[in-house]
Amino acid sequence: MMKYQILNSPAVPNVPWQDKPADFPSAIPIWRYKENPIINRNPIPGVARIFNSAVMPYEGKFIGVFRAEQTDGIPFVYLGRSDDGIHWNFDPKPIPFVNEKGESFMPRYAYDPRLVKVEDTYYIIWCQDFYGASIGVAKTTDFKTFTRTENPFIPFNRNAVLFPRKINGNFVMLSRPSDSGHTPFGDIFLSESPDFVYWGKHRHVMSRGSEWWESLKIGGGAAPIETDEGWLLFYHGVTGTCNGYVYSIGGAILDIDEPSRVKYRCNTFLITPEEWYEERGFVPNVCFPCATIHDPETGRIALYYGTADSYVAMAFTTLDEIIDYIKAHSVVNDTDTELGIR
Ligand code: BMA
Repeated sequence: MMKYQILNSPAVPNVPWQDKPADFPSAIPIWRYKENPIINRNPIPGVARIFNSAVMPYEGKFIGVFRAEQTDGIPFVYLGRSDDGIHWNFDPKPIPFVNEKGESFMPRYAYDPRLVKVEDTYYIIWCQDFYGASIGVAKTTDFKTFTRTENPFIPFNRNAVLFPRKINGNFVMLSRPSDSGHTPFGDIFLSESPDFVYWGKHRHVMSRGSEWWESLKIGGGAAPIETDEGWLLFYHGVTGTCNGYVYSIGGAILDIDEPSRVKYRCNTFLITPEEWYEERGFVPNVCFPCATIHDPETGRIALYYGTADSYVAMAFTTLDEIIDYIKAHSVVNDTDTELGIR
């Protein structure tokens, strides 16, 4: 019997899963896939690394959008398909985005994609050049035609994450206003749109934390999971060290109707770089969550995260364990819990 429920999300009986190892500390609510990383270097010709990528169930199997760093160093979004959510086959070329007239309309580069279904449409959201780093979006209904729509925000911005349903009649997107470089600051904001073109009603959601692991900047991660306790959000939190940034994974629960209000925010990280594929790579010490696959029937959650800007890894938790852990370690302050407008 589950204590909490995942809402408005289809059953995924084949959700990727591995039981918590018997010798794993019982107090820790999330455990890594033993065979990590699931995507290794040089996965296809012309691509050196795949990381920071998003996946979802599709027609009984799985589909995903992958940040692929090409051998010329430029990142683009590639499409991948999988029977089990673990072993992936990638298209040989980047997703061929078109404009609303059907003409080719490729970004100069594209990275950190998220993939979210709202009603009957799949949305891909990524970071791209728009006279500076900003957010690009495209939609598809068949994973054959990918039509870019208006860029939602002016530069600079990163880490846009769409909620999987409209709230109070509007699309809702998290984002992290930033600068043009390796931004040494950053808080999560939220914006609404009635039509996916005009975005407004901007609200502050939460700031970088007072805890050291997330004291430099934070950014949205996986699309929020709707639960009877609120929107469960996995996000990244960054600390600055004398040897560079360290990216960990955190968890928070947002109010269901007013998601700019944080109900619970875990003051400890959920995952921090510890394994070789997290500590060692193109950029060391990065755990960067971008997606979950979750099953409302069992409460199983598979979290997908990029590691060290080199690999894709998975970790597992259950809804009951993660919500109880976040609540038990929650510290929220006034700027978390207020509506977020001044
Ligand atoms: C951020 C983004 C991520 C990357 C991280 C660590 O600014 O570019 O794609 O994983 O830096 O390099």
